[in-house]
Amino acid sequence: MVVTTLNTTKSEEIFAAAQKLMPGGVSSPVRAFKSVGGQPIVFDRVKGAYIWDVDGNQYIDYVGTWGPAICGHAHPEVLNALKEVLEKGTSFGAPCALENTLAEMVIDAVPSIQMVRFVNSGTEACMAVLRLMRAFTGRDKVIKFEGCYHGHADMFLVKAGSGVATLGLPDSPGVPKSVTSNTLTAPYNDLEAVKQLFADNLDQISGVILEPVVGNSGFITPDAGFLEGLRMITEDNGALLVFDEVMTGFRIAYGGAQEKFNVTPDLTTLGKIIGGGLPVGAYGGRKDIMEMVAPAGPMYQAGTLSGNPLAMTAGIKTLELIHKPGTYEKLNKITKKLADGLLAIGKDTGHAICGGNISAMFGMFFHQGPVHNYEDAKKSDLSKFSKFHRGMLERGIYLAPSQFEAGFTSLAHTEEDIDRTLAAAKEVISSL
Ligand code: KE4
Repeated sequence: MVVTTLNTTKSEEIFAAAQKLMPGGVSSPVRAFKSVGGQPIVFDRVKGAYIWDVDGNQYIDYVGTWGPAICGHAHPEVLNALKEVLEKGTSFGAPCALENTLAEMVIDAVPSIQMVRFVNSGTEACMAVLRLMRAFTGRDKVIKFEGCYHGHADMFLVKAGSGVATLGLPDSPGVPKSVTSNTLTAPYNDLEAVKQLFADNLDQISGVILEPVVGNSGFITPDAGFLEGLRMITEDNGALLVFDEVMTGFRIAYGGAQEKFNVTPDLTTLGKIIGGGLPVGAYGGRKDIMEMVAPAGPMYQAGTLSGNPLAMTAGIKTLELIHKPGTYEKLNKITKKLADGLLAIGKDTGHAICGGNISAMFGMFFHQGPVHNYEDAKKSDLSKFSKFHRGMLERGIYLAPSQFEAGFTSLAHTEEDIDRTLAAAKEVISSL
């Protein structure tokens, strides 16, 4: 492999100092590059499809701050809208017309959502939606899938994906068994396992929550009939179906995976894109369920910064920018070229490789394939992935620093960016 000497002097200095101040030197574990090894890159600024680090190196970015940057980083129209609204203050802690605007856009876009509540992160949205599932059904148990990640709330840290999988943490210390005893798990894409759980826990399961397209075990798509099957099983058992679309919402399609696959859940969680890079999460769904949420109903959930004008503004402008004819065709075309190109390079150089894309979300495994679930994903060649990641980084391509994450493109990525990425991949993969 031709190793380009990436100058990371300043990144090393800043990251060394960070490790004395913050656990692992980061504000979120996956950023520490633990599973791929090597020096994490300290960002200086981002714009469009690009990152510049503190040493002045430029990268084509396929993480997009983990999904929000679907219009490209620091879009001028988003920045201008924020500059304008900033003059009116940063937070009200009171009703604000901007919340109505974003709520209407979300309700118009997402098939399952008749009413929505804004919070400040995907974790908060998933915590609240689980409480709502339980409040509405009067049942305590929930089914999640191995390798799916729904934020870091205690009850979800059971065989979770993303950073938990990245760090190989089977579960997390500090989570009492009493909390996770109501969390049942099944392999993704396994309807029989779900049916069995319902049979073994009659009338005790509030519902099923899943990533309708998985991004937190790496990129795993639902088998044909899987989502439809879950819709039927939950209906047959008087349980709720919940799509965690924090990552897929407005990325797989404007109406999310539920629009793409034409399966309507009872409740949906959102985040990332609807905040345009500012802290936002949301949960929403059937009106009869959402009206249980305080103060309309008895289920309590609250948040100081929920619905704040800056986050609402960034979200509104971002959705305006992507809600245009041709957006998702463009995103799919550019992302398919990237994914197909990576697979072709892998196959042509004799590597076991599989993966693909749906719209602006993609992923690949060094694995013969197919990868149906987390167990399969764990069998991919993680050390080969680490070498691939480092080689691409040294050639100015910034991929998610974990096999158990997905990749993201944006409207700012150009054909030239994809060509440059594939040229780098050809060099790196042929040297693995
Ligand atoms: P946040 O609390 O990180 O906003 O959202 C949690 C969450 C919930 N549901 C899904 C499907 C998610 O993907 C996430 C968060 N995604 C990770 C990336 N895999 C965030 C990156 C990180 O943890 O640093």
